[in-house]
Amino acid sequence: MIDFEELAQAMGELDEDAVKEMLNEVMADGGSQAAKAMEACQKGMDIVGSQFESGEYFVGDLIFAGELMTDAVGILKDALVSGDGGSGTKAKMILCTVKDDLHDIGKNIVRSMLEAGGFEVTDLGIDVPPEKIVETARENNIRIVGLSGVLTLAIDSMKNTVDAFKAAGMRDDVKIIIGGAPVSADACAHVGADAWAINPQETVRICSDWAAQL
Ligand code: B12
Repeated sequence: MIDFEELAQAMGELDEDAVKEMLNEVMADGGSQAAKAMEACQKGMDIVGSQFESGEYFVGDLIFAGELMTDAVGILKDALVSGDGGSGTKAKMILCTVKDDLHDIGKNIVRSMLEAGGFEVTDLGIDVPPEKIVETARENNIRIVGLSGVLTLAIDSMKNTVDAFKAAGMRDDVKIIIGGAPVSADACAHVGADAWAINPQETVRICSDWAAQL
């Protein structure tokens, strides 16, 4: 059994070999600790963020951290997504990172989990303007929308997206869930979204409840 605190530290220190060795050990043990390992990796990303803020790390380190996190998800993916799959298509949904935000690692994890949970996900990518999201929902008759963002300013973009659905007269036709590091109950109320979540398991649960009511 690996020490998750040690894993978080190794991720924070961008010690690629140690991180991969521990994650491979988790998988060799059957993967039952994959969700905990994922949490530890995210904790490590918070350490990376703090080091960046204090000037110890630079943008190059953020890029490397992003690559390491993507590799980490690649190693853990099979164990992370195995829980809820095979249940057939539940619903179509849109997922994207909102305007002015280029972070997509968290979004991609959420996408994998939703697909494993039976959703047909239209991934619009990063830096997606509200109009494109509204248009895509209208053209494809999509009733569930997931908005991701990790920058503080993403909250404004999320609100603009909800407002764009209102302006198009479509707000009551869609359920909107928001997620990402700056998201909270207060942010959800401010944005006017229907729900928020910080982990993919909770996201799949909420969207599945909505899909059952459509
Ligand atoms: C890696 C990284 C980058 C990489 C991103 C690579 C990529 N392809 O995504 C690169 C180098 C490109 C980058 C760029 C920048 N970054 Co950056 N970055 C990070 C870092 C270290 C990790 C982010 C991450 O991937 N976390 C791991 C994932 C798994 O977590 P997550 O995104 O939160 O996702 C989870 C949940 O939130 C949830 N979730 C995610 N999406 C969704 C969606 C839905 C619908 C739901 C329900 C749930 C959900 O599920 C996920 C899995 O559990 C963070 C620090 C941190 N602590 O987050 C800084 C951080 C986000 N970056 C920051 C900054 C400042 C920048 C730059 C401005 C730097 C610069 N000077 O250029 C640019 C901004 C570019 C832009 N316009 O977006 C700041 C943001 C400050 C702020 N409060 O706004 C942070 C917090 C670092 C810091 N502490 O200063 N960054």
